Amino acid sequence: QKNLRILSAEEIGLAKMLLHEGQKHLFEHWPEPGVGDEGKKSFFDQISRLNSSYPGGLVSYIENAKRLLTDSKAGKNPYDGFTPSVPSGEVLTFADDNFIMLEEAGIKEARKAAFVLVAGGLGERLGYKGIKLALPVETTTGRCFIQHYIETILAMQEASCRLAEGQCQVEIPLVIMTSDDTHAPTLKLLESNNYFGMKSTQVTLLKQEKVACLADNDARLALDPNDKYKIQTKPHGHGDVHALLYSSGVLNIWQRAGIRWVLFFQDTNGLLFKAIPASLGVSSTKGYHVNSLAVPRKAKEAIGGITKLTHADGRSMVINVEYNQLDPLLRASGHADGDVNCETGFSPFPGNINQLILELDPYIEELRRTKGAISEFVNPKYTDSTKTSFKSSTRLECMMQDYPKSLSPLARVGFTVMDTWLAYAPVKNNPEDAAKIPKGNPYHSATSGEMAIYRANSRILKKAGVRIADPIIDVFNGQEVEVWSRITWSPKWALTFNDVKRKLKDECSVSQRSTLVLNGQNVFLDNLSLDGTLIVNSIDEAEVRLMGSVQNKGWSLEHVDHKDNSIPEEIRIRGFKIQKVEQLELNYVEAGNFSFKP
Ligand code: GDU
Repeated sequence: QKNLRILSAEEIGLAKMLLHEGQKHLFEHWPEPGVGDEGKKSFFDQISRLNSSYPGGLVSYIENAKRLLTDSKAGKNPYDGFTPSVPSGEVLTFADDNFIMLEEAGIKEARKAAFVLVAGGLGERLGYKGIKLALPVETTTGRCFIQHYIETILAMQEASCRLAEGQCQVEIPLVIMTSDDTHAPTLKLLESNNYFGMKSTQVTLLKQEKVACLADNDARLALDPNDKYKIQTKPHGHGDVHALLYSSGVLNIWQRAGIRWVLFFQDTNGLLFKAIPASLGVSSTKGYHVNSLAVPRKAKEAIGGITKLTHADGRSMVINVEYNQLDPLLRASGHADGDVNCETGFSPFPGNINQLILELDPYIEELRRTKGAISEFVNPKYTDSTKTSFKSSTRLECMMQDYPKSLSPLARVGFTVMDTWLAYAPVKNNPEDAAKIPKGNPYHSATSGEMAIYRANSRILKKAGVRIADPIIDVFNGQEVEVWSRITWSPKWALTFNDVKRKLKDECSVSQRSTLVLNGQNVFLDNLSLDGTLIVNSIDEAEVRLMGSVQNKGWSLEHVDHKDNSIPEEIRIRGFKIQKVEQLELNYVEAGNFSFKP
């Protein structure tokens, strides 16, 4: 009461709201006015931020928390009454006629797309000190994830515009969701690299705020143990992206600019953009409001399973069921063995890789209704089975893939399954944890992430007719992987399978120990036989044909140990270092037609 006179009208309003919501304890220790007034002011600054960054404000947060904590204490399963079954979706076969048609449709549509990258996570499981977007996708070229994403979006923009009738001056927007943990280094990485060729106005960074921690089952907010005027906060999860897109107003700007599709993706999947053209093609040809990308999933693999849930009351939805919930859900509904592989060697539930394509108009309509709030959950660690107190404070969390949960049953929700080798190779696990993963299951490490790039590029060229040598098996940081020829290309060289085929003029071959780097839009492989390292850099205006036999000592992979601190962390987490012994490097910096033949 006495402190009221030092508060502004807005602060008094917030204080009344907190008292009404059962948060009296936040003020009980407050001293007389004149003592700690600065702390009291900063308390309200924080409360005001927490209030404005959550859809419906702190009142909604506390009410939602009370409800979810009561359900959790009662042991209520969020899937009570729902029976899981295997949904049907689009299953694509790489390089068949349908796939090629969808890729072309997707590239055509790309000029009506906007991309949203969720990159607020610290990646605790990887244990890497920097931001994950700064990690190299592969160490042959050293291009980092954000560079790869931006260059691919720019290449799609150009390719899509080429297909447009009349003038096309599209700039595909990119939103990056950051957090307090990642915002400053992400901005620095972009600024110090000139946004990797994108216009800075094309990129919008939206920072997610943390949410208040909860101290007990009555949803009393937890005070920071080191600061009695501060609420303890923790991340709310990648589901924040919907509320942020809504409140920032970018969705309306996009709608006015004629954008039709919003593509969400995660921080470290170097293969993802190989799957984007075809899946965007699926969205546009099928008219899906929601399209989730999926891959065949090994039972118990740490990715959610796409599941059809049918309720006793007739409701049904196709939704991601997170990996830790799928097994108990199956067991509770008559599948005694839970989440197990079927005769294909995979779980019958496709794995969600958290790449979502939403159609903008119905998305905006839904967000106007929900303000971006999506289904949340709480995961308190109780001190004992009475479930009366927590070991440490908890908070509400949310996931972006839960967006379809609030949609009407009439919404067109689908999914697209693609081969894992083509679409999914995230970098999430540290070397120790990856080495413990049983052989045959994906490691999701920096080692497997890089090897997956070489495997995919090799397999794509092989499918297009290049003679690619078989891979060898090697072990890096305790993980057994296939090592294919180290083939990489810039997104300008090829975005689709048809692009790759157009770049092959005659029979070519690449040996297993070879490295091939293709940087340039008009570089053609014409009767090339490579045994060693060949790097080609060329401007768009040069047309280059590579012919004949190139042979040199090349680049080799040298084993390194992840515990060897003398090697930079982004290298040693892979378990190998590239030894650049000898290479042929060709640079074409002038317009014209060139043939290279040694
Ligand atoms: N992220 C945020 N803010 C957060 C938390 C995470 O932006 O508060 C971002 C991360 O930076 C990352 C993405 O969200 O880009 C995903 O985070 P994780 O890699 O930690 O996600 P998980 O592995 O726990 O799981 C998610 C989905 C799963 C499955 C899997 C596939 O929840 O269903 O699809 O990714 O990679």
